[in-house]
Amino acid sequence: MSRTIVVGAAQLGPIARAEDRGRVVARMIDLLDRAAKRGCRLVVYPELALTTFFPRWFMEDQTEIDAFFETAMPNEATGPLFERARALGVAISFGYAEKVVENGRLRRFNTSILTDETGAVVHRYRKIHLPGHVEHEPWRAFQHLEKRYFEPGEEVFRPADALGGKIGLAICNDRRWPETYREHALRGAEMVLIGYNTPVHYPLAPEHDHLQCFHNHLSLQAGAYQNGMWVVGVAKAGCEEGCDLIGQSCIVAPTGEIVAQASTLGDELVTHDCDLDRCTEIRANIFDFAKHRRPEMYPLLSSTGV
Ligand code: CDT
Repeated sequence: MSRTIVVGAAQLGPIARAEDRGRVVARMIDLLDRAAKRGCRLVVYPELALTTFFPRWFMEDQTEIDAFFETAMPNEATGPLFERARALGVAISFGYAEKVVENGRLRRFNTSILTDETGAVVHRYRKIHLPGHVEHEPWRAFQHLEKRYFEPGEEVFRPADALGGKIGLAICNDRRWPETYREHALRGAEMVLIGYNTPVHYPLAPEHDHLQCFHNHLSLQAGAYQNGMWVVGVAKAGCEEGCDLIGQSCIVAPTGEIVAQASTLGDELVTHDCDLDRCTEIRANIFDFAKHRRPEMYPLLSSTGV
């Protein structure tokens, strides 16, 4: 039986601070409809897909901050997206700011979810690698306050059984870390879905601004090839509230080749027929972990102290 999933990488263009979730969800539904017409069974949207990338602003008023968070998923605003996905029989994945009470404790995470074709949430991941800073740093052209507004997730990278395969989730900065892909791969992941918001300007090393797009594809392609799995990277792109975000949403095959790529910085859908069995091309050969990997020779990689 074929294990090919037609996947849509649904890039979003900029979202204004004043844009309400209803308008964003309408844009997401439009991309979903187009994806369904192209035969997609899975549509992937960016990190923090429902609002502007709010960590670029220093805010102290918790009410103002919490306006960017969701307390349930689905909820009133995203209900129409879930309903349309269910009606079309298309699985979806997107990121959002999650506010939740767990064991009596109020917590906030940068979260991504995956549904199945019935609209049921089958996987949830809370971002582990939170970039940026905690305090206001006015010298920057814009802030990157993920470390202030979110707690790091506490669940390890692991794929879910979905769409006849093993599908994992990661978020933005995670894609730069080889551990993200290897942990997933060691747990059998065949495809990892990664939404991102990546500014062109990196205040700590502006001499690297021209390398942002290169580093994006370098990370996604290396992660795919070195672990023999599909990687779907999806941007929130374009000039958002004066901050330029890279695009380049793409689908990467287990060989490391980009097989579909967005060419704009706006709402754009790119699709590919992803055969999960193609992971074997790599994993039964050059990266046959059981045969060739030497974990006893990399002891520090399994140590939490480094
Ligand atoms: N959203 C996110 O994680 N963005 C970071 C920006 C660079 S670190 C300030 C990224 O890794 O793309």
